[in-house]
Amino acid sequence: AEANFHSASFSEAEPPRVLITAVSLGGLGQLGVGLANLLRKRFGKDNVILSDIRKPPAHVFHSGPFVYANILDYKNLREIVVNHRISWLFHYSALLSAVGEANVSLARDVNINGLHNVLDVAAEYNVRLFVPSTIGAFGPTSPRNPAPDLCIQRPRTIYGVSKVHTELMGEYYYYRYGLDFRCLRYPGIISADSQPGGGTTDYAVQIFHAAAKNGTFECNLEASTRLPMMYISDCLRATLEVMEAPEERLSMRTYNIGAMSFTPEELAQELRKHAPDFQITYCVDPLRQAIAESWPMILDDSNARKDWGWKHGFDLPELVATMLSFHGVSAR
Ligand code: AKB
Repeated sequence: AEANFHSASFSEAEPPRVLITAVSLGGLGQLGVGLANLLRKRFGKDNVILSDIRKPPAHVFHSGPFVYANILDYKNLREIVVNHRISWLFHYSALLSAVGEANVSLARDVNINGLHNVLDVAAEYNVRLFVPSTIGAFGPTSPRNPAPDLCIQRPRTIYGVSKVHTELMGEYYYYRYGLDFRCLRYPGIISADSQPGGGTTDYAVQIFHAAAKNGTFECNLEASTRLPMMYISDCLRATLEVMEAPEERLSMRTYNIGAMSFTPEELAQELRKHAPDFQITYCVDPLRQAIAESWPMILDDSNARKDWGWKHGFDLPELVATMLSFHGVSAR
């Protein structure tokens, strides 16, 4: 009876009841608010609950349901899942690659202990769980051009180690307890209205702010550092698509997703097509450079394309035109 009570399922026609979790990054970070907006359009405003331990800005608070959730507090998480009849959970809290190296014990706590709570709650209450992974889950001994879904993964950042742990634990819970765990390895995500925090790919977001503001940018990666990147709307759409994919279409539980790959110099060249006077200079951060060089240059996402029809919409030219128009620079 106990098990039946916990796994009370909802009819197929009913929209999912969604929770987007966060500690201090994530829900209110680069991706959580955008994901909430997309899911609210699809499932209705009141069915998507955004959470954090921070006080949300007014526009976020008034855009739909918001609750205090601390993923390090198991009881708090359980209460939310029960009280709000949560059936889908998106777990976005994580310290990213560069900031994780500056604070290893916090990264370990949030990225690993927090994940354990989320996995246990999701398994106990029969919740479909999405946790993002990343290009950071690969390492210097992984194939880099391209990196396939299944290959050697020996990352050398706490962020990467915690994301390999996420992939393996999620898959373990799937096979052991039947948890409906779904995971995508995100490239660097580029967005105009929200800032990333402490990543290695952040330069590709900051460059647009700088280009619009003063026409120059000092890049902390070398000119020729090639990394996989994706525009935020593609990333959020992929996330929704994999969560909606029928179970039988998923031959795996963790998929690479790709869109484009470029170097800082190539990005600057594309920017100059719209802002001919734009200047880029280089002041390399050795930590970020070493991390970037251990990551794939290109992701092989053929399984996502074959299994559930993944297709990106934005290549480099559309990305640059869209980002510049957000920043008030009209595309040429
Ligand atoms: C980072 O740079 O740490 C993140 C990522 C690629 O996961 N943006």
